[in-house]
Amino acid sequence: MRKDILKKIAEKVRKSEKIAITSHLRPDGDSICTSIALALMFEQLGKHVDLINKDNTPIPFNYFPLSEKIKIGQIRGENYDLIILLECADVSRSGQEYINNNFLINIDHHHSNSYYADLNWVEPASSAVGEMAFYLGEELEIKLTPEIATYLYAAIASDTGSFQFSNTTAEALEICSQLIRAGANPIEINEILFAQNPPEKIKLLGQVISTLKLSSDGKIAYITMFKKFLDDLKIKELDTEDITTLVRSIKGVEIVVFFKQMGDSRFRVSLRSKGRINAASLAERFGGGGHFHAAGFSISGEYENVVKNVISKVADYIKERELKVGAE
Ligand SMILES: [Mn+2]
Repeated sequence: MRKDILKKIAEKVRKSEKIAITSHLRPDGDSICTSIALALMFEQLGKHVDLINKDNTPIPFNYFPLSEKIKIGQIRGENYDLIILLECADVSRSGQEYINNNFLINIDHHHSNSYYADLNWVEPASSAVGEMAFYLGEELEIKLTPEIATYLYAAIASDTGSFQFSNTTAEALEICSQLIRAGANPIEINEILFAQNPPEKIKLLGQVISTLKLSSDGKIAYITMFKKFLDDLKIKELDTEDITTLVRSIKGVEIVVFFKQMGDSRFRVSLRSKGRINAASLAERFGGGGHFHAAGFSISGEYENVVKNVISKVADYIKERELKVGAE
C-alpha cells in the first residue's frame, strides 16, 4: 500500500520542475519542519521549491534558521507543476484559494481526511508527517544531509511532545535514531522546540497555577486564566498547553478543567482528561466537542456560577462513569 502511493508521489515529484508546499492554517512544528525538509530534498533533485503558508510561522519554530524559506500568503497556482499540502484535511484547511486547478498531493497522518487531491497519502499510524517525509526521501534516494535530518527529527520530536505522547512508536524512534546518525542533534533541537519561553509566559504560568483548586476527591483539578493576567503581562496570545500538562501531572487527577476568560462574562473552557474519562462527550454536554482526551467549549455567565455549574457537571459525569464501570 505505502509502496504504491510512494512510487506515484516520487514519480510526480521527479517529473515536476516547480513545486510549492503548504501547511495547514496556524501551522505547527510538524508541518513547518517537514515542509523545510521536503524543500531541501527536492532541491537536491534540482527542483525549484517554494514554501508558502497562509499563516505566520509561530514561536518557537521561527527560531529554526531555514524557517526563513517560508513565504506567507497565497500560492499562485499557475506558477507550479505540483502543490503538496501537509496535514490538510481538505483544501480549505490550507487557506489557499487559488490552487484548485493544480495537481495536488495530500500528505497527512490524521484520520479525518477527505482524500481530495490527485494523490492522497494518509497514514494515521504515522507519528508525524515528518516520519512520512522520511520514507519519501528514501523512495527518491535522497542523500540524508545533517540539515534534512535536523528538520525531520524536529518534526517528529515536536509532534510526539518530545517522545511523550501516544504517537511515540517504535517506528518513530527507529527513524529518529537514523536521523541522529545522519547528523540531527537532539539536544539543540530540543532547546529550540522546548526552551524558548518568554519570561512573561512563565510569570503567567505562576499566576494561573496559583488559582489551582481540586475537588474533594482529588479527581478534578481546575485553574483559571483571567483576562487581567494577560493584560498585565502584555501578552496577546500564547500556547497554554504546558500549563495544562503541569496540572494534569498531579497524582490522582483524572481531568483538568481550564477556564480562560475571554470577555467580562465569557469563558473558553478546555478539558484535558486521562484514562477512561471522555473529555469530548463531556464537552458535548456544553455544546462543544473535541477528542477523547482533549476537548473544549464556550460558556457565558458570572465567574463563580460558571465554575460551580461546570465542576458539578464534571463531577456528575465521573460518578456516572464509575457506576457504569462498577456495573460492567
Ligand atoms: Mn502532525
